[in-house]
Amino acid sequence: MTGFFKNIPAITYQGTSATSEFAFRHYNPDEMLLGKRMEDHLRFAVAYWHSFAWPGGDPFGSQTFQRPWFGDSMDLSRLKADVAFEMFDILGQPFYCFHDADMRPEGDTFAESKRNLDEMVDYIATKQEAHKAKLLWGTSNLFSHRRWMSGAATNPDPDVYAYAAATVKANLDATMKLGGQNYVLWGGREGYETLLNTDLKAEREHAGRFLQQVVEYKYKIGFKGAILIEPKPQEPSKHQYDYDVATVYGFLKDFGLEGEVKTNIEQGHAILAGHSFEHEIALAASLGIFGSIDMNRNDYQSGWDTDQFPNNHAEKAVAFYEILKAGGFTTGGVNFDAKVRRQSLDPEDLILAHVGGMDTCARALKAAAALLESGEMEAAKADRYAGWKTPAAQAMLKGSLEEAAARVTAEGLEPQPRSGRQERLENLWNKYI
Ligand code: XLS
Ligand code: NI
Ligand code: NI
Repeated sequence: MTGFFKNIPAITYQGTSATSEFAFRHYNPDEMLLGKRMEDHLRFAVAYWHSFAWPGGDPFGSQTFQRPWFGDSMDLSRLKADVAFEMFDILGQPFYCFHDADMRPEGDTFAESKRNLDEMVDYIATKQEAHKAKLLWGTSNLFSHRRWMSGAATNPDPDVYAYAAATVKANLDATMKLGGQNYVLWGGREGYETLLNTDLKAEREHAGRFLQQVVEYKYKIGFKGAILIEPKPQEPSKHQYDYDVATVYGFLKDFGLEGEVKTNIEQGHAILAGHSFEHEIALAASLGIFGSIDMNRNDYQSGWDTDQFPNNHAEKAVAFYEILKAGGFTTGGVNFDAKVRRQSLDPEDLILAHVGGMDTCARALKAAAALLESGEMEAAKADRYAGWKTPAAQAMLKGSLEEAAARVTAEGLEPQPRSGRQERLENLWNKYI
C-alpha cells in the first residue's frame, strides 16, 4: 500500500439514509434494472490522465497538486500505477482508460518512449490480474508534445504522420495486450488555426487514410475491440475535423468506415458543439455509430471544456434514457473524463468526486430505466407518428413526388395540426426524476 489514500474506506452502497460521505447512496452495483446489474449497465471507468497525470494548471498558473508520483522516472510511473489501482479498488471501479503519456515517461527517442510504455504495460498487466479494474479503452496522446503542434495525421510534415502511425500502432498493441475493449482516437490537433497556412482538403484526406490504416492494422493483429472517434468542435484547434457526431458520420462515410468505427461521445464536447448530450447520443444510435461516452459536465458560462464531474442527475437521465433505448453499452461504458478543480488538493477530493459522479449517474439511470419500463414516453411518441403506420403513408415513401402530391387532391387532404404536448411530456419526465 502506498498510503496515499490512508484512512479512506472502501466505498459501499449504503442507501439514501447513509450518514457518511464515504458511501454510495444510489450506486448499488448488484441492483437489477431491466434485467441487468447496475454495474453492467454503467460500466464506469476512471480517466488516468485527469486523476493521476494532470498537475492542476490553468492558463494563468501552473501546478497546484503535489503528488508523490509526479516526475519523469519509471519508479514514479510505477508508484502512480500503484496509487491508481488503490483508487480503483476503493471505488470498486470495473474499468479505467489511459493515454500512453499518462502512464509512462516520455523518452529522448521514440524507441525509449516505446520501451517505457512496454515496461509499464507489463507492470499494469500484473496489477490487472491482482485487482478488479480492467481496461475500457486505450488511446494515444497526439496533442501535448510540441511535435504535434500542427497536428498528427493532419500535420503538413509527413514525418509527423509517420510518428503518429508509430505511436498509434504502439498504443493499439498495448491496448490489446491489456485486454482493452476499445481504442479511442480524439483529434485534438486534427484541425487548423487559419486557412492562410492550411490545405484543408489534403489534411482531411490524410486523416481519412490514417483512420483506414488504423482499422486495417486492427484486423492484422486481431484486435477484437471497437475503434472509436471522439468528436469535439474545437479546443485546442480552432476548427476540428471531427466537429460532432453528424460531421464524423459524413467523414466515416466518405472513407468507407461507417461500419468499422463508432463514436465516443463526451457531454462537454456536445455542449461546445451547440448540441445537447442526448442529441449526440440519439443521433449516433440512429446512425449505428454509438459506442461509448465520456461523462463530465461543462460550466455553461465559460465556453470551454471544463471537464467537471457530473452532479445533476435530472440532466443526465435524458442521456441515459437514449442509451437504454439504444440497447445500452456493448464494448463501451461511462468514462469519467472529469477532473477535480485545481483547488481541490486532498486525496479525499479525488475519491468523493468519483463517488458523487457515480451516484449522479446511478440516479439518472434508475429514472431512465423506470420511465422506459413504463412505456409512457414511447407510447406518446408512437401515437404522434401513428399516421405513418397506414398503407397509404408507407406507399408514399416508395412512390414518386408526383404520387405523393396527387394524394392531396385525390383524398382532399387538409392536414389538421395536433399538439406536440411538450409540457405534458416534461411533466411525465419529472414524475420519474
Ligand atoms: C479532450 C478529450 C480527451 C479524450 C482522450 O477534450 O476529451 O480527454 O477523451 O484523448
Ligand atoms: Ni474525452
Ligand atoms: Ni474533452
